[in-house]
Amino acid sequence: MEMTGNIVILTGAGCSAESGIDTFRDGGGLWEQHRVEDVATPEAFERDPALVQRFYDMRRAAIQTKAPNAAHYALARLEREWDGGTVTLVTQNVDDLHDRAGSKNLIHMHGEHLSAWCTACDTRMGWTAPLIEGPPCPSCGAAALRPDIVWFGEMPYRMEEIHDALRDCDIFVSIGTSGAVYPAAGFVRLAREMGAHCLELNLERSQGSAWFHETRLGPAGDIVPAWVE
Ligand code: BV8
Repeated sequence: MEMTGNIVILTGAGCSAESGIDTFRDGGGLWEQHRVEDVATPEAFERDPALVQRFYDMRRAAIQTKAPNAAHYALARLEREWDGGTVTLVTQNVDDLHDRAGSKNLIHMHGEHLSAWCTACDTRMGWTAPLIEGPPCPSCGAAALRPDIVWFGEMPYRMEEIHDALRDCDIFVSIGTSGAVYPAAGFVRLAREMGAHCLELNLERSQGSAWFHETRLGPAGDIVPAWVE
């Protein structure tokens, strides 16, 4: 990659697809006949906590059997080797594959499967086990642990840092996202207004493709390492 400047990368479920983690639009975005958008909400958790806990227990267990793919490793290498400026990786993904591939300057804007949040004492902690049995919070003892996931209608994490990075970015790269979910889907417009070069790496054209200067199509495991080179 011959350019120079600060890089902001946004990844979505397509970046983890080749690691065997289903994207949201695979299988029509359904889980046990429920639309994901209907399960990943505070209202669903209020109405049927067991259903929502089961949904996340299943996915939290599944990601622990998966491994990062060549796209994750290429992005971690870019962060280590890039001397043209900063590299900020913003992920919509709630798996830990970027972490395990070695990315450090990483923002999980939609939370993480391997984290639990106690709504009684407002503590977040690493968590790998199921939550369905209502385990007590290790800090306060209350049975008030929920997935540390940003649900629809909830504010994504670290938005201030993300906006700061977008304001200073010279190159914005979107990888493996359908551009269906906001505010993430709007980042390319912000970057473009700031004069950044906007590149999309995706399996197919997305809802945001028109906002990019360039779109390269193909599996992330192939086109991300090729771009990093
Ligand atoms: C908020 C955690 C406000 C959950 C997630 C109407 C219009 C516009 C917006 C809205 C609206 N109604 C409501 C909203 C807001 C809403 C929203 O955008 N809804 C959408 C559905 C319209 N957004 C929110 O609610 C956000 N919060 O707005 O808060 C607020 C303000 C003040 C105070 C309080 C609150 C919160 C959104 C976060 C929701 N949580 N994740 C969980 O994981 O269970 S979002 C979830 O869906 C994922 O994290 C991800 O972000 C998103 C799915 O998107 P993708 O990652 O793009 O995955 P997808 O399957 O869609 O696409 C995969 C892509 O990869 C495809 O393009 C495919 O071609 C490609 N691909 C596949 N294989 C490969 C590949 N590419 C490369 N290689 C491959 N091998």
